[in-house]
Amino acid sequence: MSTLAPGGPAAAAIADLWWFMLAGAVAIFAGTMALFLMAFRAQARGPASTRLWIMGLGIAFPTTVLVSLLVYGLLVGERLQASAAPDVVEVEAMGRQWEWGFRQVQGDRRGAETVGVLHIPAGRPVDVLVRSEDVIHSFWVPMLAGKMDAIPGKTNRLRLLASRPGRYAGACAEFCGIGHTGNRFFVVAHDPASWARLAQGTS
Ligand SMILES: [Cu+2]
Repeated sequence: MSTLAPGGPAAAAIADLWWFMLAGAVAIFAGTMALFLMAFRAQARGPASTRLWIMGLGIAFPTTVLVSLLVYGLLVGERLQASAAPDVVEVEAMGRQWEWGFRQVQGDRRGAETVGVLHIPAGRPVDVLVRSEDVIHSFWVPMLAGKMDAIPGKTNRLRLLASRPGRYAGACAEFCGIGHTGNRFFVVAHDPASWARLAQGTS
C-alpha cells in the first residue's frame, strides 16, 4: 500500500511528483531556517535592500516555485489521462457498502462479478470504469495509480497499468460509513498465459 513503491508507469509518475515536491519543500525549509539564523546576526547592518527582499524573495521566488509546481503537476495529470490505446482492457469496479465488485467489460457485455478481487493482465493498459451503488467511495490502488471517486449515477474512468504480474493491495479512500476501514480489495495482475486461461474460463 505504498505510493513510493510504484508497480507501473502511472504510479511512478505520481511517485516522481511526490519526490519533486519533497525536494522543493526541503530546499525552501532549509532556506527559511538559514534566514531565521541570519536574523540574529543582521541587526548590526544597515537597512535591508527592498530589491532583494520584496522583489526577489517576496515576489520572484514564490512565483517561480509555484509556477514550476503547477506546470509539473499539470503535465503529470495530463500523462495520467486515459488516452486511446489499441490493446486497452476495460473492467468495471462497483463500490458499495462495504465491498467492491469487479466485472470484465466487453462492449455491452459484463462478465461474472468477483468480489474483493480485480483480475487484470500485466503489461497492458487497463481502464477501470469506477461506479457506485449507494454512496461516494474512492477506488485506490496506491502501487498502480491515483485515486478515483465512485459517484452514484456516474461512471469515472481510471487508467492503470501493472508492469509486472503480482498482487496489489487496494482500499476505499473516501469515508463511506461504518464499514469504510474494512472496504479493501486486491488487484491480481496476470502474465499473458494466465490471463488467457482466465479469459477462457469466464467467457
Ligand atoms: Cu470508503
